Amino acid sequence: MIDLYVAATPNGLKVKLFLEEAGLPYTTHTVSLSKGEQFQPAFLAISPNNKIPAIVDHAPLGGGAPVTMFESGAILLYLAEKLGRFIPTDIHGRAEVLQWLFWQMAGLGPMAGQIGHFNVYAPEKVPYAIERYTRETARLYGVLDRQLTDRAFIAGEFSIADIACYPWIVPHAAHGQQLADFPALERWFAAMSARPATQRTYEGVENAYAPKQSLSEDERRVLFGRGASTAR
Ligand SMILES: N[C@@H](CCC(=O)N[C@@H](CS)C(=O)NCC(=O)O)C(=O)O
Repeated sequence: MIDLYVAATPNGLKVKLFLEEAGLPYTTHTVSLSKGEQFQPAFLAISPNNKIPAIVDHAPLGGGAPVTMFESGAILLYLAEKLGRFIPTDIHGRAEVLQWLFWQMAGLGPMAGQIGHFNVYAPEKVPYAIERYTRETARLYGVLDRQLTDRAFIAGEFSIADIACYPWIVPHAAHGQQLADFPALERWFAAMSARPATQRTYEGVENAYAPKQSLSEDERRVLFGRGASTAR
């Protein structure tokens, strides 16, 4: 059994999507980020970076103590290796998946996260930031579009690269992007959206990037106002 610590955000939904695709039993622990539950000591013991997602795997391969993990990319890789699914075993196929998984973690996620922040959450309009991150996100969408031109899935076969990227394309409107500008990406997005596991994952999930005019000052401080003191 796996404990999943999650909120309805792209990084959180990645792991839920994996678990739904794999049909692994899991218990959901919703972490309210705006209430600051990610800073509670019990959660920090699992996720010292005070971010979701995190998991506790009570039945690691080979037995032994439960494995706790944070960082969505590491979690996807850990689970894929544990199950022997969604990552090829041959050197070339594995390398292909790993590079796109890391591309999502280091590029698409952080850049799209920034434009999501400046478009939806920032209390004031910052034209330079909006322009910079819209353009960089468009470039990344274009990279993915080119990759998908001649294949159904990002690394050929369906893999954790697709699972990692999909939740970051869901909020494309908040990223200032139109999928019609990226035909191969749009085709892949439609195919991914139609998968039963995707539909189960997103059932009842509110768009994390829906405009939140009602964010209170306290919530804003909890979400965006923490500095080094949280790590001590
Ligand atoms: N690189 C991390 C990023 C995780 C992350 O940014 N989580 C956000 C939600 S998507 C979070 O928990 N934010 C709460 C906070 O920063 O206090 C991962 O992929 O797991």
